[in-house]
Amino acid sequence: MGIQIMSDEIKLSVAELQNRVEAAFNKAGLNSVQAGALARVITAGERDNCKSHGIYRIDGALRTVQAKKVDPQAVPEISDNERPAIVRVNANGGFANAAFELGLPHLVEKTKKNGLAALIINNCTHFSALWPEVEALTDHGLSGMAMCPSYSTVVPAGGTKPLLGTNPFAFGWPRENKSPYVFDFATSVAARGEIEIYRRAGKQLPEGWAIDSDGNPTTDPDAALAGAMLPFGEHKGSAISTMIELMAGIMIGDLTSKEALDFLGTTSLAPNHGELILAFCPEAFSGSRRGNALAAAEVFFQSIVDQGSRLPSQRRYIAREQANQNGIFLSKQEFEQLEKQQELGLDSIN
Ligand code: NDP
Ligand code: PYC
Repeated sequence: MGIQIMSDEIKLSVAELQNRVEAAFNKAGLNSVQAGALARVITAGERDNCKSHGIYRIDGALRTVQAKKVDPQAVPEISDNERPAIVRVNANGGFANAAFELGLPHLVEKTKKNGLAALIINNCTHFSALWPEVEALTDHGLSGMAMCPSYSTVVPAGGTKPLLGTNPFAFGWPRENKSPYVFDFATSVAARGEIEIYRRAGKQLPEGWAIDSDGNPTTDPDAALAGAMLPFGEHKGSAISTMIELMAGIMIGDLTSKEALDFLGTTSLAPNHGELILAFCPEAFSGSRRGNALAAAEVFFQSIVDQGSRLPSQRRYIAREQANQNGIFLSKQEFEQLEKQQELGLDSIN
């Protein structure tokens, strides 16, 4: 499938979109490991209809390069592989995605050997969704969790000042002959990218997402972006977000969301911090206590869907199937912006 121009939408195959996104990053001066890894994750977001982490993120990534807050030529390296169950990758100031791709085979090998293992990524710029990473683990029959701080835009429950990040948390569980069980969410009521999508659409936010800079509840996206977001589930989301600051910030020797914002100096660029990915081998944990853990999990999933409840990621998997079969539809404006980014690289920034 090539490009098809409909009246106000452009249809591209998944491969065509990926090539174009990669070309835009190449043009902006990113080396091939970074351009390729970023194109894969951004295209996956667009393919799965996760617009808050799809092609609209290209502009922010380019701005971050232009501001010299990320190194477009960085080559990630394994900085510690000596421990039996930890692999540490230094992104060397580049984007997280190439560092993840470098560490993944080591993480899989160590998890299969030890039953559990961790991948630590340090010194990375991070703006992407986490589900591609836990899906990369479930592809190997492993369960996994991924988490990272962001920059301070979320108030702790009961507080008034942004301190926490939108700190995403993702979990994946492998399923035989089925798409994996995966959830991935911001620990704020909504991802910041979601607020930006509302702003661009000229729509008001749902109640309860954000406060303005005076601490009053707001449904205005601009006031929310200038103010702060709320953690999901009040003290519960606040506690999970705090855990992420501790484990994927302080514990791995990297920045908290507050430190990341202090370093960056703005919320309009992508932040630099670390990321933690934990992987588990279900058979090693279950031993022979109750037969096959994956089979037991299927009975459990069935009792969820039997109630009419949908599993997380089902919407994404349907969107993925449709995109793989019928292509990805971009608005004319989105397509023109992508063409501009391909042609001009960093000069496409307004
Ligand atoms: P959503 O609230 O859109 O979705 C969260 C999860 O819940 C998804 O797995 C979703 O599956 C699932 N879900 C949604 N509705 C239902 C339902 N009715 N029943 C069952 N499951 C459901 O996510 P967020 O807006 O919080 O986050 C979006 C993305 O932003 C994430 O991918 C996250 O990684 C990313 N992010 C990245 C950050 C970073 O610093 N890099 C910071 C914050 C967020 P489905 O997709 O199928 O709807
Ligand atoms: O959507 O909250 C968000 C976000 C922050 C950094 C990358 N994505």
